[in-house]
Amino acid sequence: MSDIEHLVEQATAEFSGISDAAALEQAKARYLGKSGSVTELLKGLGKLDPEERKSTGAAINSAKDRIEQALNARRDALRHAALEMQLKAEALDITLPGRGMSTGGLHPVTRTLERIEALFRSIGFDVADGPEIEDDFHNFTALNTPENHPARSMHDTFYLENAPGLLLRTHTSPIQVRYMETHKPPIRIIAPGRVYRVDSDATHSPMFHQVEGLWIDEDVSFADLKGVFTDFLRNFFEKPDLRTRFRPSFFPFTEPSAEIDMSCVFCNGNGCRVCSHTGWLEIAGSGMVHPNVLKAVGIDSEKYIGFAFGMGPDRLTMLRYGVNDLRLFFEGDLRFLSQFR
Ligand code: 2NM
Repeated sequence: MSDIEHLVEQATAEFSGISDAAALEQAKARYLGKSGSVTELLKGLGKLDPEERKSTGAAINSAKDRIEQALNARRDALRHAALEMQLKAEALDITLPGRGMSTGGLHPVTRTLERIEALFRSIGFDVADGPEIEDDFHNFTALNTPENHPARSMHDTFYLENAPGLLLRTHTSPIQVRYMETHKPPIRIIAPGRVYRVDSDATHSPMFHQVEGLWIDEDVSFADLKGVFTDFLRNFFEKPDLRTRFRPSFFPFTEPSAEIDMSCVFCNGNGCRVCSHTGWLEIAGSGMVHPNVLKAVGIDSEKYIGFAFGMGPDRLTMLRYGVNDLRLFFEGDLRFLSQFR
């Protein structure tokens, strides 16, 4: 075999043995580079006589072409192999089943709040809201609460550091104070929302919910309070025979004031463990709005009168769904919450 043909075989064999792109380019230089074997052969053509130069030149050029072909073939093979490897490494098994999407749901207390709101809207009440960070005036002073009242102490109320006079509202009454400041009677609203008190045990959470109600007009009576609230409870618990009783009590912002009890929804008033065998459950506080509250918000207390009440939707939710631990509502445990979907 001629030297030229041998060179082609040698190059082809060498390229086939290389599996690294950079090494392949170095091998190329040894054959086709400035001082590569093929280039050297071409340089030698000058010494040959014209006849021989023509045939040898053609042979060298043919060899050069075939070496280049072998080189390109090897380049393609390496590129293909690299791509194959990458595809294999990044392979996705598109036949795996999806993880699925579970449906969310409303928090049980949210469901109770929406239910309460719907029931009061149906008898002409509007739903008001306001800030959770309140000032001393709207949370206490306007509500006829004396400067020395224990509820104002740091043992009961969360005060903001570095913000004198600001606190986390302890009830939703400040919503009603703000509403009365900006609206003229007749006023018919409920005020739902989060409230905060320094209190934490099995039956008290430092954050809990309240819904307060307020009806102010020229001739709203305690009888209206009894009718509206009893009717609300019967609709909320879907018990037309539910009974209520109003016991004398005290709040700074109402006079007279009353605790509202309802016949136990578990035993229908016959006595059971839930109602401590009394047949009654405490469900709300209420009363006729104190004239001092009306004066504080600029409403003529000689012309207008009304009732207010406050209840805990967290407790209402526990009674409606039979939940015995308040803390379950605020722990965010999906094993509990998903039961209400
Ligand atoms: C209660 C009990 C009794 C009440 C009073 C007022 C306002 F703003 F009109 F003065 N709002 N809510 C009230 C009355 C709240 O919660 C146990």
